[in-house]
Amino acid sequence: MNLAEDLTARSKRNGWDARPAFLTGSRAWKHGEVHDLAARAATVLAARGVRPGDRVLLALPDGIGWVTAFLATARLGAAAVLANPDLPAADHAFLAADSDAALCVSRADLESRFDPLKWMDVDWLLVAAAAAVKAATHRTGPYTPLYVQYTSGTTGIPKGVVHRHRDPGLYHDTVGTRVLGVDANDVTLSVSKLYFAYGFGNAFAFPLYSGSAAVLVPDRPGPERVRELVDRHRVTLLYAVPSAYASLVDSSGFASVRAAVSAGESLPAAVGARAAELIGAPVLEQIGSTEAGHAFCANSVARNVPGTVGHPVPGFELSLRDASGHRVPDGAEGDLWVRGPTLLREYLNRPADTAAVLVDGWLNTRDRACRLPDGAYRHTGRVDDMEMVGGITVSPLEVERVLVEHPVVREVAVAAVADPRGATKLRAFVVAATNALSPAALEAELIALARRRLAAFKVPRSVRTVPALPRTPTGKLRRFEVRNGTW
Ligand code: 3SK
Repeated sequence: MNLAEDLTARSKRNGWDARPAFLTGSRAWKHGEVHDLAARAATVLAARGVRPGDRVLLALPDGIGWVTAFLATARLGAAAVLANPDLPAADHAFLAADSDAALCVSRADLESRFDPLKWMDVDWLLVAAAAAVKAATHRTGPYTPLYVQYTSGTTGIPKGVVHRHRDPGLYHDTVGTRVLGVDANDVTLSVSKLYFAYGFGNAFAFPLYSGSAAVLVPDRPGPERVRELVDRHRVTLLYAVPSAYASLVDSSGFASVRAAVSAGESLPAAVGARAAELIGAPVLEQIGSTEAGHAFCANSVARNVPGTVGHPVPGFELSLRDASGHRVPDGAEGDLWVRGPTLLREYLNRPADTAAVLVDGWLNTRDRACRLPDGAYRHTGRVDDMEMVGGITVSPLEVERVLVEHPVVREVAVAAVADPRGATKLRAFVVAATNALSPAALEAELIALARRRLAAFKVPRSVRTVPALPRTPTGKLRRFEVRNGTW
C-alpha cells in the first residue's frame, strides 16, 4: 500500500473525484484535482532529491500547499515532518536537525531560517507541479513511516512520534466512521491545525477517506470567524478545543452543525452544556494523543455522556494503574494506559524515551482518569499537573470544574503558588466573561462556591482576574507558566 495511491484509487472508485475536498479562501479543490496535483508535485520533490525513506519538513499553514506537499511526500515513500509554521527559527532548526530533513518546505517569508540547499517555497512547488508529469508511486508497506509529529511538550525536549501508512485509514475507520459517522455529505471545520494530531485526523484523514470536504484556513480562527466560516460553508462537523467553546458568545450561524467535538484538554461540563445550547448540537468530548495518532476514548453521536471522555474507541483497550503499574480497583482513579492499532512504535531516534512510555505494547499516557459504572471514563488531570498544597496532592482540574460553573467565569486555571513566607497556597486565575462583578466581588463569590463544593484543602485562597491564560498553539494550558506567573 501507499497512502497517496490508495486515496487516489479510493476517490476514483467511489466517484468522489468531482466532489469538493478542501475549501480554501480562494476556491474549492476537488478530490480528483488534489490527488492529481499531488502526484505531479511528487515529481518536483523528486527532482529536488527527495528519495524513499527521506524526511521532508513541512512548516506550512493549513491550505492546499500543505495537503499537496504531504501527499507528494507520501507518494515518494518519504515521511513528512509536521511543524507548526509559527514556531521561532530556533525551533524549526531543531526540528530540521532532529529529523535529519532532506528538504524543508515553507512559505517564502521563512526562507532565511533554512539551509538554502534544502529548502523549497511552497508556492513554487504548486506552480511547478502544475506543469510537471505525474510521479510513479513508490511501493510502501502498511508500516512504512508516513509522517512524524512532534509532541507539543509543554516542557522538555520535543520528541518525534512516527506514524505509518496504515494509520490515517484506521483513524477514519474507528473515530471517523464508528464514533462520528463521517460521510461524504459532511463539511468539516477544525480549529486545530493540520500539524497537530487532532487537526490531522479531523481535517485531512476523515475528509479524504470519506469523500467529504474540509474548510482550511491558514490562521487560527477566533469565535466570530468560526461562526462566519460555519455559516458560509454550511459546516456539519465542528472540531475545537475547550477554550474555543468557552469563548463562543453568539448562537446564530450554527444551524448546519450536526455535532461538535472537543479535545486537547478537559472540557468542563458547564462549558460543554453552554456551548451545546449555543450551537444547537451535542458537544462530544474525546481524548487522544500524538502517540496514539488520534482519539482513543470518545463520546459518540449515539452515546454521549457529558462530563466524561466517553467510551474506548473501537480497537482500543484502556487500563487504569497505580504508580507501580498494577490495575486499580473499579471506580478508583489511576494512571491511564492505552493499547490499540495506531499507537506509535517509536519516537524518532529515541529508544530510551520510547521504552519509558511503551511497555508490552501499552502506552502510559500520563493522564489520570477513573471509570464510571456505565463504562465511560472521566479525565481527572495529567500526572504532571498535580499540585502539592500543605503536603497534600490536589487535582487543579477538579477545582477548575467547580469554579467554571460560575456564570461570570469564562476560563479558569488553578495553581499552587508560594506566599511571601514560602508556603504554597492554591490560587485561581480567572478570565471573566463579563465585568458584571468587580475582581474583589468575584473572588469572594468563587471562594464561597469552592467552600460549598470542595474539601477545605482544595479551596483556593486567592483569585486573580486576568485578561487571558497562557496556552500552547494547540490550545493546551501551559500550567508551568501559570504556576510561575510568567506570562
Ligand atoms: O489531545 C487530545 O486529547 C487529542 C484528541 C483527539 C485526537 C488527538 C489528540 C491529540
